[in-house]
Amino acid sequence: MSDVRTWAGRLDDAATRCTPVAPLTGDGLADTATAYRVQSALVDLRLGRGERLVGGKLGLTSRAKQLAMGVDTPLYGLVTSGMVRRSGTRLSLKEMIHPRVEPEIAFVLGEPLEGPGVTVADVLAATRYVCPALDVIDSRYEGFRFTHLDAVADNASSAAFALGDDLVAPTGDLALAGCVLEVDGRVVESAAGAAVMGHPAAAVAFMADRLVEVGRRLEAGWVVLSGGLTAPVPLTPGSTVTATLSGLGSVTLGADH
Ligand code: OOG
Ligand code: MG
Repeated sequence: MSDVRTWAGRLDDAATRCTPVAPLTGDGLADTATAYRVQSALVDLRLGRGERLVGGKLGLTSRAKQLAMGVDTPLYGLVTSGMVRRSGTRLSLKEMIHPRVEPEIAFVLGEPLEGPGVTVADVLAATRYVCPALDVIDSRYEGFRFTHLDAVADNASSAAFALGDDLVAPTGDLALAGCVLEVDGRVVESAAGAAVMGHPAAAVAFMADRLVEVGRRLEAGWVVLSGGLTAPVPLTPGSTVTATLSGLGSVTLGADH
């Protein structure tokens, strides 16, 4: 247990001091249950500073993300109020280590979702809105290099996220929703919703099912980011990144020194 608190403190310090650390697997982190306990302790440190839990996120749910990070097992994390940014905001890169950004489909739940056995249909029935999201990941590990267990402990590299301003009920087929990621008006990545587990709602179902193991569920009102649809792109000073999803609108974040 003391390892769990020590490791969570190390990752929290890395984030607050913007100084990366060595992977915890090099220091004895060896199993998934402990990695999620570190994640929970890390989130508790944020809650202790007055933040609120606002939802969840999935990671490594698309082939593009798995190839980019060299890790092929999906994972989940928790997102807190301090990570929320408005679309159109410019982020200060001074407050981060080596941030990257990726386009995602976010689900805003109207009903709780409790596993096991949650289906895509269950997720869609419980969803009030879907919208495009930009997820800013900022691994606390040196060189943005980690194993699955390290990334679980580091709360899926979560740093910040923004949602699009248009919240629409999930009507069209989200698997077929086209996604275009632009940096300074230039298209750098594209994908369809199916890139995430065949259907982005399948990722939300995966998280609801996994949460059973820790006695939690996805709560009504939570936002759930279903995972990067494409490889992430580095956030560089002076740049502006926009994700557009067909039928869902767009979301933009900028970055400054
Ligand atoms: C870990 C997973 C983060 C995603 O959508 O895949 C994630 C990472 O790539 O740093 O948010
Ligand atoms: Mg992500």
